[in-house]
Amino acid sequence: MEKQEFNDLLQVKTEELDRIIQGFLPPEEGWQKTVIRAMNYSIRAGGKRLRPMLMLESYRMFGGKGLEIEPFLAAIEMIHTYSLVHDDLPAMDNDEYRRGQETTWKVYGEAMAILAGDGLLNFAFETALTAFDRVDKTDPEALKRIADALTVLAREAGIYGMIGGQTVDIEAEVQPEPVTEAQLTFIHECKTGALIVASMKVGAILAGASKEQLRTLEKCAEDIGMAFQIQDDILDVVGDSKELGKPVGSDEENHKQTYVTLYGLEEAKRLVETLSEEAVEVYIKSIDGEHEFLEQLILMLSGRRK
Ligand code: GRG
Repeated sequence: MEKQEFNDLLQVKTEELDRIIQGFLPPEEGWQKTVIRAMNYSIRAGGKRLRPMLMLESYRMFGGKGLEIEPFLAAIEMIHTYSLVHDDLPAMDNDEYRRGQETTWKVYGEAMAILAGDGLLNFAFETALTAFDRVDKTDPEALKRIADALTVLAREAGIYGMIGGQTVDIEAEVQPEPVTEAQLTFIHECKTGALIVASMKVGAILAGASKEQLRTLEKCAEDIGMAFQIQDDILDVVGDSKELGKPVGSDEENHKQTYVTLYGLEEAKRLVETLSEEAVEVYIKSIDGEHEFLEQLILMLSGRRK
């Protein structure tokens, strides 16, 4: 696929995902409308929609054709967005810009941003649960696939996944001794990798992938998650804040240990390339099915500038 064709397709797919996600947002009404406005503001602020895109591509790669995927596409973006809303709070990173817009707490205040994050997390599961209404309720296999997908989503977002990673990250910031490579790997695998693993596994599970296929896909998603985070560390050093929609240089300012401080910029770049190539060459290409766009997406991410 030519670069231009890929870029056009990327735009079409992003717009399609945007439409699906926005279709699941709650109406801004009732006494609690302020929190709903704050939730919707955070989602509508934009973003690459990478996690729903990985989910949909995995679903299609394994032959998924139904509509039960749609609530899960919205749910993963809600969980990801809640994590950004909370991460930007003064008690965490104290950031004022995200996705090129003022952060939720800057617009709605701290208390409402905490509630908006909580609201997004809870509403993500309310939304994902509606997948049960989109399959034949007399088909036990379809029901089990949704239950399995919900289990993966809950676990990867929780204390054994993203929340666990964020916990260790926050503790590492104030520990007196230098952060070890093992600590850093745990942080990245959980904080960033877990939601990427969840995205791809949920897509595959809903499409009916086998246990063996799920194991391959998990390894692939782990590589993508690690490459994505290392690239994030690189962009914090060499990125452009306008393009990124958020400030750069915050890791250095906060004396944060990253893959760049640990290995240097060049080695970090090499790692991103190696991981992305492994994800495509070893794992994706071993799976039967249509995955040309997914391959290009993974390779594009390793050179992303935002
Ligand atoms: C508060 C429980 C909790 C977790 C926060 C996601 C996160 C964990 C922190 C955000 C800071 C950070 C650098 C996380 C690493 C993952 C990452 C690079 C997130 C940004 O994802 P993108 O680039 O964002 O996909 P968009 O805006 O495009 O959706």
